[in-house]
Amino acid sequence: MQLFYPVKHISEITMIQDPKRYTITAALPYTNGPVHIGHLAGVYVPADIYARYQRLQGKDVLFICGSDEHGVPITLKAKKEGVSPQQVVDKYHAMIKTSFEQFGISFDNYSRTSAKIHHDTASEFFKKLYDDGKFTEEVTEQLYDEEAQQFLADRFVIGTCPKCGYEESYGDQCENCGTSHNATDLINPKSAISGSTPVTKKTKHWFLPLDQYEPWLKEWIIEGHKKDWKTNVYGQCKSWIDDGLRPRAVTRDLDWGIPVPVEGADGKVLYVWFDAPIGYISATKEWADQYQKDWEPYWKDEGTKLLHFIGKDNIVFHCIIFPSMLKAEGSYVLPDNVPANEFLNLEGNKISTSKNWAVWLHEYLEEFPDQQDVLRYTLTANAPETKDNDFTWSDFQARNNSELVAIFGNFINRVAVLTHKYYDGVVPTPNALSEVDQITLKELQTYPEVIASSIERYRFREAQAELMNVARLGNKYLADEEPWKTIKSDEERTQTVMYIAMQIATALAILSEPFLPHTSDKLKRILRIDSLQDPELDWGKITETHQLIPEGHEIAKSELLFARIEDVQMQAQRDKLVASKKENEENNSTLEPIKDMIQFEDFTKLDLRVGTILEAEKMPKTKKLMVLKVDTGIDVRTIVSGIAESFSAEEIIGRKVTVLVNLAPRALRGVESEGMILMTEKADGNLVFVNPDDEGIENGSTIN
Ligand code: B3M
Ligand code: ZN
Repeated sequence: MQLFYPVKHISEITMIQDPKRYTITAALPYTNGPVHIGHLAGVYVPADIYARYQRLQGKDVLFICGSDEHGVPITLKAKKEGVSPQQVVDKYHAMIKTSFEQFGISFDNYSRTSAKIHHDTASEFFKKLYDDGKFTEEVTEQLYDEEAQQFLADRFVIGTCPKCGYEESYGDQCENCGTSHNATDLINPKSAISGSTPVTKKTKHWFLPLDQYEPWLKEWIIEGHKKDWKTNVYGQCKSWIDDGLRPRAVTRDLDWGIPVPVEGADGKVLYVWFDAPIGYISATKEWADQYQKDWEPYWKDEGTKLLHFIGKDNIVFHCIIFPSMLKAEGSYVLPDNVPANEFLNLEGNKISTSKNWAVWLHEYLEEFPDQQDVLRYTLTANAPETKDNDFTWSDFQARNNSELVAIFGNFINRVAVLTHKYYDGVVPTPNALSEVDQITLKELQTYPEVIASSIERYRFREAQAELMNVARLGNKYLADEEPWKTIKSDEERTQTVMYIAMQIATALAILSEPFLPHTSDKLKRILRIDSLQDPELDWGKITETHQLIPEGHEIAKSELLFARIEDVQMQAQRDKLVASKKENEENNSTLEPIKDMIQFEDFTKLDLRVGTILEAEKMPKTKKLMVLKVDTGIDVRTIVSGIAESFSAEEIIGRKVTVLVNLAPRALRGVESEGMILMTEKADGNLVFVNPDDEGIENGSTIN
């Protein structure tokens, strides 16, 4: 097969300057569980800020998402819970959809990939590529679980990543280094269903020959998007392309998914990463049907700016595989940008669904009803835009109490309360403006552009920090001009000050909408913005005029925008995290079965000695292995031990340890190991030095 895509000139393929419309997508969450703060911080809040902002600019915006209901994660969950995959997706689709709605994520459509329109759209897409000869068809050896009688791909198989040595890589992607590979590339693969070592078995599949798209991808990404894509995104793409791309199977031998729509494909479905991104297209069609619109311009018109908001683990699929699919199809636009975020950690640890180390959105909503914006605010203030970041409850509390309550809320409350107190809730008439007034108004006018510029560059933390500066401007103005003092001496001056403070409050109501939609709504209600004569009050207006809210306009009763969050509430959250983690560990701690009986003579064969660790060094490109020099009293020898996940080299140097000194030497990753050190394995898999008296070591823990 030939590559027949003429490579465009670079000037033609850089970012779209003045888009006619925006198609904004947010990664389709897998419906194998509820969504947590990591999802919200990494994908949905930034996407929502961007979509809301562009709508406020009067742009034609389509913001879409939906549930990703195929793929192995769903099937595995169904097996674990003893229900059907359909039951799993129905349950979590409903939960996830509600969580997003409650947090004000303003999708124009939240669809699902089990919808008929999606099955049809994905099948047609596949069929078109198939008919156009864009796939290669190959019978290859694939991993097969004889016990489960099933082919193993993607998350059905776990093994060592051929690139970074991570020992729990999935069949299609390594979560440690992000590389995407084929299941047969894994070293020491194991079935996630039965735990057995798979055999290989021949089967036919269709492949997208990514290697043929390499020259075009180089031109489009490496040269075309060096400047405008985020460095983390660009860097990942470049490294994959530099490593060389290989054909990628787009079908699977599974029974859950979209049947491959060609002859001779019985028992085969589309690979989930082939159908899921097409979900963006089907969600668009579903929306268009509902509102009698034309879906095609949102995907095919050159003036459309297509943006994919995702987490970093999805970069390869959105920057390389899906664009290659779109390119192969031929009639679609390509993403203009893929502003992927890094990961959010929680209280110093990686968020983990399986370890229940997470803040689940549906639980947050129960415990902090009406405080959605506080979480949105904290997650944006701490967004993992350029590196992984940490969410802590104490930071959450401080952001609320010292920023939202003390700055934003305090300013609005003072303005509203004083306006009621002095003028019965009616905006007063200003008199001559002082220099301070003019400087203040001028500064206010700069904010829409400052905030916009940060949003346009996908710097949402920076944008939100500037929004808070508007509230700071208001607070400072009131503190300096002291209307509560001038009211006694200078009636005219007080009117002017309160009039200006009211303009700042109105600007805040507009500018806060992308970030804090619930707060913005509440503030608009307090200011009764709906009843203004001027329905055109928008982002641009703040820069154009001094009068956003006119004199004589009556506002509503004041209500507090934010409530303080107390220490006890935060402690309860931290306790809950620790408790659920512990519970999880206990549930998962299945004791190792007792081994076969041995005789006393067998035991005496073991020569166990006390030794001291003199040197320790992590073995490069492995996750677990550490190379030790141990003084056994007899000699100093090298021992390779799988302890690197539990200890750093520094902390074990100098420690005494029990050593099995007469174990036959064996080579581990090319280093000869002359013995073994003994460790106790705790329920959570962590190793500790053999001292059964230590706290947290359960009876039945193994020593090995
Ligand atoms: N469901 C992966 C994930 O949740 C996947 C995203 C699909 S976007 C087309 O990480
Ligand atoms: Zn890896």
